Amino acid sequence: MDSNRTLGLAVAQMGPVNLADSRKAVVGRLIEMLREAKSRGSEVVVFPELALTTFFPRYWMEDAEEIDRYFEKAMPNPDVQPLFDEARKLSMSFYLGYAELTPEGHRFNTSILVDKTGGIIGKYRKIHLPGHSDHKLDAPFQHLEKKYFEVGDLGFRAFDMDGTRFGMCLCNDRRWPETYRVLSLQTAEVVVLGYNTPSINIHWNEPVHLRTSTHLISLQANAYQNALWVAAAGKCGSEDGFHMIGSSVIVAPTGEIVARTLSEDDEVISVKADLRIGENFRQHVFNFAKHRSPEHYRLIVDRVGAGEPLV
Ligand code: ING
Repeated sequence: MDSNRTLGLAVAQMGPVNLADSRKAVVGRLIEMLREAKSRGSEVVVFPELALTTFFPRYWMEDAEEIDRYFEKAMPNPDVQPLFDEARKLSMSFYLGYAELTPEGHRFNTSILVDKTGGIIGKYRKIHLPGHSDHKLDAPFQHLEKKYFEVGDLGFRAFDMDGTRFGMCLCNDRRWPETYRVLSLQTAEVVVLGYNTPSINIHWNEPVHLRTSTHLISLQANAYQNALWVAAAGKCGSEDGFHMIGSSVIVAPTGEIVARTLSEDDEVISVKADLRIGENFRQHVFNFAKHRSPEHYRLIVDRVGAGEPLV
């Protein structure tokens, strides 16, 4: 990042990853987009959630060995090492989402922040797990994140990388204001995230356009309300016939979309993000120290579900 605090920020949206696609082939696609981002002067690239495999929580599986095929037992590992090597060669940092199987046998929907020397400087494990853990026999597909993953145990944390403070989250987290507020209370300036969002809602007959509109308003509102740049990378298109939305975007602290993908394929979008824009909002409209009254917000922490009005 140069002295006047602009950051070359890129999002690498992925098209479908089908069951038949090898990690080797997928990593090759990620490397291609890394190079494209570099050619545009980007310094950091955001890849999607569960970027290395198809969105496997759509399938009911019971065999542990079959399930574990979708998880990374180490990071980096031989499959993804070429991505780490190329990023270091190009002096690029990146965010990558993947399914993590820890040595102790815990399974998380995870993302990492890797700096331009190839070092993992931050890890996040998804906290808001949507969907269900039971087999919905009547549904066109499953959404089994509550079956295959544990709730993340690392919290929402901000990480300093090359003079910029980054926050990370994953997919459904982006719909919850708490995600961004906890990060912006740690003075995050940029929140990076990946997502895999099915077009069809298996719980009720939701108009398909709402999948994109709710995705965008969640990002835009929270970018503005927390004076954040938000970069969101989707994995999209039809994976073995199951469609997921695209509309990967980069949103400014004004809440405005400054870059948006047009396709449902591998596509890079990039901006020179002026980090000073957030400063104006943090000094005035959203000067937390000056304007917030946490003593009146207690319910947000004390209650899980909604309850009776306060007396
Ligand atoms: N996917 C979806 C998401 O939050 C979803 C699930 C979609 C939940 C729409 C609620 C509404 O974008 C993941 N992987 O979280």
